[in-house]
Amino acid sequence: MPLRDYIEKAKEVLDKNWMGEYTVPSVHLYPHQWNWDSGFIAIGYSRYNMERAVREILHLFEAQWKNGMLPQIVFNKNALGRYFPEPDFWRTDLSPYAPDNILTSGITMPPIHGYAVLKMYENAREKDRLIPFLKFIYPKLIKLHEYLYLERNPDDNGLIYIRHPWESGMDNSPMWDPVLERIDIDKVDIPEFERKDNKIIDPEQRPKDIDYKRYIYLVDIFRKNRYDEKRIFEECPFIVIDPLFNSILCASNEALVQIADIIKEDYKKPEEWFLMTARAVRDNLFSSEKKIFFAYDYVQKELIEVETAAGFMPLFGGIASTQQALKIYEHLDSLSFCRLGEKNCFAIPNYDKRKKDFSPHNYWRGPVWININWMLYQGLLRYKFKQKAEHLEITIMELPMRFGFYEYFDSFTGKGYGTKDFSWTAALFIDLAY
Ligand code: 2M8
Repeated sequence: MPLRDYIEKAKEVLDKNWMGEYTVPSVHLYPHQWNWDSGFIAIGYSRYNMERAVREILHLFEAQWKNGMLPQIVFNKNALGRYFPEPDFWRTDLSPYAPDNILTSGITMPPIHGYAVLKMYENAREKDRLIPFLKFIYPKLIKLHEYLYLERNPDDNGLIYIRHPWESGMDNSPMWDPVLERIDIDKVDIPEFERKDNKIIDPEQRPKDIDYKRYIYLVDIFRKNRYDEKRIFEECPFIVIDPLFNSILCASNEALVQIADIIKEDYKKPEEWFLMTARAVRDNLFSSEKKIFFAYDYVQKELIEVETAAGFMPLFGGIASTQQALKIYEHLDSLSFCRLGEKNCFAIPNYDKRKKDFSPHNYWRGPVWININWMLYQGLLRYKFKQKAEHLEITIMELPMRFGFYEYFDSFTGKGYGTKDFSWTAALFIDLAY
């Protein structure tokens, strides 16, 4: 089948998931609007339908909290009852900052939006027509980053923390195991709840019940504290500095500097934020011996030495020094992840393949994800690892073409897992195919 037919198929996936004002990740599994998904989706749309790209971002930012937080989920009032947890569980109405008349969750996600908006501008054929949008959205993007630097930056050094695995986007990554295992589910009170995800998708491909108990325990802490960041920070056992989140933040800070330049705004703030976070990540999260960046457990005050694809993401954020980039390249291009010329491997799996608990089919514990590989591709290009970047580009396009627009893929066979017709797989495929 010619490439243009696959592009048409990808567009059909996005049409199916388009709700009139925004796009759901998947009609069955995720029937609401998701924070970072919309960033990736807007990048895809901007290749062929700028109006939708703009509406996607505008709808998400309508739900921005009064303190600047951009919520992980904006709920579709017509689809309530199909996902867990939904507003009745989050109770964000207890927070003075939640938006009026819009239902959201009470956590955030990796702030890809500054980067996505700049990509939209770069892809625009009539750039002038996008200027009013840039002017409108720029202060909102600044407000989001301001929230992170004011409320999530406890040492004032630019290392931003997340307070729930869902905020990382890599929910059940093995990176979070050591932190979550400290929550003794037999000793703490966990509210009653019923999962919906594992009735729709094979439970073998989803997080375990014990993971969900801990996720829900954390949400309960948030709502009991009425989403007050200071009180949550004191009580929450999951306070973690994630290299993925901080790298994406850096990429967006850099994009905000460029957007400011285009619309003739002052760019001092994002420039300072970029330098501060980049330096802090370089100096504190890198292991020269293990050739990767690690997450940091702020409660235990130690690095979490678990090798996942998040540890390569400082390439995407423009954070890694040349020395660090060369080291992490060796690791990324090894049998632990996927080596150039290696047989039976597609792109970069989310976890070191040689670890005992690596799983080729379980969610964020091993499979290949298109958004992560798309960001790694951008990072490899940036650091001039051209051959590897091209290889990644080819393999991540091959996956949906051969196996369908799935949510994630088997790192050895390429088989698709999770939900079918997944929006960011389609959107980023379109971006690469154009
Ligand atoms: C997955 O996460 C949600 C919770 O946010 C879930 O499992 O219910 C993750 O893959 C996340 O990164 C993604 O944004 C979301 C929607 O696609 O699904």
